[in-house]
Amino acid sequence: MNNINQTIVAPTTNISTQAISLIRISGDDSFNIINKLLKKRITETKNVWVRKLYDKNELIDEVVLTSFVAPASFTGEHVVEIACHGGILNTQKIINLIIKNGARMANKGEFSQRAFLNNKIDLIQAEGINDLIFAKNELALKIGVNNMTGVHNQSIINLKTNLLDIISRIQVSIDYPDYDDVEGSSVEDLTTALRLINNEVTALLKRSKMAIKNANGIKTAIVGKTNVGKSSLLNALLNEDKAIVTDIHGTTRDIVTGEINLENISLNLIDTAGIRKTNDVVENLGIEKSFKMIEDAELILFVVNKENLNDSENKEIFLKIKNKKFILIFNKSELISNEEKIQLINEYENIVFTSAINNDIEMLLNMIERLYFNEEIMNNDSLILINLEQISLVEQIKNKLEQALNAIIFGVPIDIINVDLHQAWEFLNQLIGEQYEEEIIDNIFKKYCLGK
Ligand SMILES: Nc1nc2c(ncn2[C@@H]2O[C@H](COP(=O)(O)OP(=O)(O)OP(=O)(O)O)[C@@H](O)[C@H]2O)c(=O)[nH]1
Ligand SMILES: [Mg+2]
Repeated sequence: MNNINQTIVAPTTNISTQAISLIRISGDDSFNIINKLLKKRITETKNVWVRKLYDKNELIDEVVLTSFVAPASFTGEHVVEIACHGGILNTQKIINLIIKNGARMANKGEFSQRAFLNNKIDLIQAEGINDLIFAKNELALKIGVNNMTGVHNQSIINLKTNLLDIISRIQVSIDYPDYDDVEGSSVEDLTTALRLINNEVTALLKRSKMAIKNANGIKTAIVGKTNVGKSSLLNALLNEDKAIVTDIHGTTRDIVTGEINLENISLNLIDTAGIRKTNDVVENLGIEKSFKMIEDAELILFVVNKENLNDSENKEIFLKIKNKKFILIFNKSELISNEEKIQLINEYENIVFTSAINNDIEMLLNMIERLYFNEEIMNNDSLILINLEQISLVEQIKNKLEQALNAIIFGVPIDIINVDLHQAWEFLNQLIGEQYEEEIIDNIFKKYCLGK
């Protein structure tokens, strides 16, 4: 990481041909640097200014400046934001001018990193910003906004307070062993208090693990016999002619992938080669891949046609997917009568009818949303984390709490239990960013966009 005391600059919008570009400067020298480019100076106050920018005497642009005075800014430093005329050349020219006058180019995520280091936001809020920017669906967006604004962060603070309370009770019993009536330090009291914390952490972990799947995308394989309409279904779902479709059996040889974002869930779709007995070497390699995809996928879209449901290939596929989450899709459903449909619905679970050729996939989309609907995460009124590193920290907290609980139950001396609890406490601090290693923090912010 470059020197954190230097004033930095970066475009906060893409550098492209557009009406307005936004450039942000942050650091002690923000006002000095911008004033070098103005004939009419701006003062160190929070304000909005319309000014002409000059490189010495050459007029560069007319811009709107928004200034913030430390510590009342996003980064906690002096910040000047320049709304200049969009255009690749113009934006770059202004940035270069600012660099020439004393700033350096910001690293990715450095504005947020400074906000964190200056205690303007905690780590959960910082990660929330990133979640929001990269959100693929409404659910991820809602979680990002909540976490960025910190609305649920009180729950982590409460967990910390409660855990600290237990640790101090134990400490008192260790320091004053003869004093055995310290309130709340009996084994029963400690176990009860610890269980409450552990329950909350377990619930947070469960919610988060579910939500991260919905947010990042469920690995979804479209499988079935040849010619049932798998590739047509992929194309209908993606609303794009991505995979080749013909009436020749064995059209798809290799996997074709695509992503769709529904309201509360994203799917990473994989179209596979149709399964059949064949002597074609290439096709067989494709079919091997199809079976591998069945193993790897989290959700299987098993496509059949009414007339081939009980064929040997379908029986084989059924056997392979029976312990997995799957939806049985009767494609070419415009050829199925309503009576037949009712009969099939009575016979099978998780069944839907589609007609890929007519773009009729509504029933399938509804079924997917329903399968992954979870009241708790959709309502979003408690903290949810959708970032792998954060979830892994919560997992470690849970492990430590459980170790401590088991140890208490087995009568392990209380000072040993306190070691586990201390570690759980440290992980909690890491989660919110009150305790950190510089390298880890650098890594976290590196995945942010430039200018954020
Ligand atoms: N009538 C009807 N035909 C369809 C429908 N969906 C696909 N088809 C046709 O079925 C044929 C096979 O479609 P594909 O999408 O290539 O089938 P596939 O399952 O990917 O086939 P393979 O790649 O060979 O495994 C094409 O002629 C499609 O136009 C549908 O809903 N109704
Ligand atoms: Mg195909």
